[in-house]
Amino acid sequence: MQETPRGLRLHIGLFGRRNVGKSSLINALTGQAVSIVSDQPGTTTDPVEKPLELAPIGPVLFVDTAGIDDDGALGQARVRRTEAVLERVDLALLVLGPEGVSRFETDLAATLRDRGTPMLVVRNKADLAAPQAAAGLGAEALAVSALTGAGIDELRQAITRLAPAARLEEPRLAGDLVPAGELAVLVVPIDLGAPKGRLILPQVQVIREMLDSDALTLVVKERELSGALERLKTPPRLVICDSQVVLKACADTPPTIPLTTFSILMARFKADLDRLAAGAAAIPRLKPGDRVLIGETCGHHPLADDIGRVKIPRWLNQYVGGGIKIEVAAGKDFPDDLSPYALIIQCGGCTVTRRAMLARLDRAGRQGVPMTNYGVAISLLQGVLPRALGCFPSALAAFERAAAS
Ligand SMILES: Nc1nc2c(ncn2[C@@H]2O[C@H](COP(=O)(O)OP(=O)(O)OP(=O)(O)O)[C@@H](O)[C@H]2O)c(=O)[nH]1
Ligand code: SF4
Ligand SMILES: [Mg+2]
Repeated sequence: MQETPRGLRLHIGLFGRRNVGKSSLINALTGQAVSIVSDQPGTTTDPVEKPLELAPIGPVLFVDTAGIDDDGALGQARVRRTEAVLERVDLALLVLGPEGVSRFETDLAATLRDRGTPMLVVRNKADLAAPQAAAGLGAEALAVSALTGAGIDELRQAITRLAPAARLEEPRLAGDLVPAGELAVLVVPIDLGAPKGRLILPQVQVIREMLDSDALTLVVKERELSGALERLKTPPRLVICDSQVVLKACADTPPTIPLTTFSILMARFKADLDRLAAGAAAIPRLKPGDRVLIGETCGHHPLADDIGRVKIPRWLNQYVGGGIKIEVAAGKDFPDDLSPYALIIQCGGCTVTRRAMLARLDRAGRQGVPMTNYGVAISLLQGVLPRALGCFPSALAAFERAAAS
């Protein structure tokens, strides 16, 4: 893996009315022709993403959006796609043209403030006219010209200044669970679903965190787990397994050794494990005919025995006794209206920001729809949830409270 994965980058979105120069600004900031520019309003129709190393911040992802204003010809779909970007970025650049501030900018600024997303106001096209005041938007404003490059360095510096606070703090994936000098055993099945020639992101990330905290890592397949544990003079501090082998890993690991799954670690890292654990309490209440939404944040090609599309639906139907209607929301699209669903089961979200995952969780919460994640759901369906949540007492308590209520 050469590049920093998308989900670990600072996501910076550009928003504003059509033709104010959003795409031109991305090109000026990156020094590359990332996005198509033209004097035709409405040139950008779909969000355009550009990963980049932006010194001294490091890896960022710029997201250019379609301009939104009151032109009736604008498709609702386009507006929705821009709004969806609004909820997943860490930092927003609100771009103004010489026309200055209108209702669109004040509305956008209010939405961003409500979400707690830091923003910068960028008064573009300063070469054409003296930039108008941007008072009332409640954010630092800079005058720039994407055309001449004036002010672009200052904009880069302002982004650099806001970056540390913009990125929502993520708990560590597992580094805090294993002290220096202690051992973590990772159980990684190598089946048809395993990507060729590499490990998946959460596995790589855990190994990296163990190195960062001077801990040790042993990586084995599920068949080798019990033999490996027998050979160790000192038991490991933690066993972390792929959710799909959690039943076997639990059986092969003495109960005195804490055990959890990569997906449960992702629930804590990317979202909120307590809330996702509480959501799993809805599983025993499901009845035939209920609709369950599977949320995936990437658009990977489903495999023959795909976890989200085949295995979880199968285990869920076995558990409930059949008749569960499964729907999948793949990629960045996630329905606004979640009310038809009795439960949402969300993937680890390795490709998106923590803000994006929390936005999904908040939306489900507002609509009173329980939401859990793959790892929590699978551990419950396999009957080992208390074991898999053993190192997270508050999550286990949240599940038990929700189950009792
Ligand atoms: N004079 C001047 N023209 C600019 C500047 N920035 C952009 N433009 C021009 O403004 C027009 C629109 O630029 P775009 O970058 O396509 O604007 P956009 O905001 O991405 O537009 P949509 O994708 O349609 O929403 C183009 O003709 C650009 O060349 C600037 O700083 N000064
Ligand atoms: S389905 Fe979710 S967790 Fe799995 S690879 Fe895609 S984004 Fe990552
Ligand atoms: Mg554009």
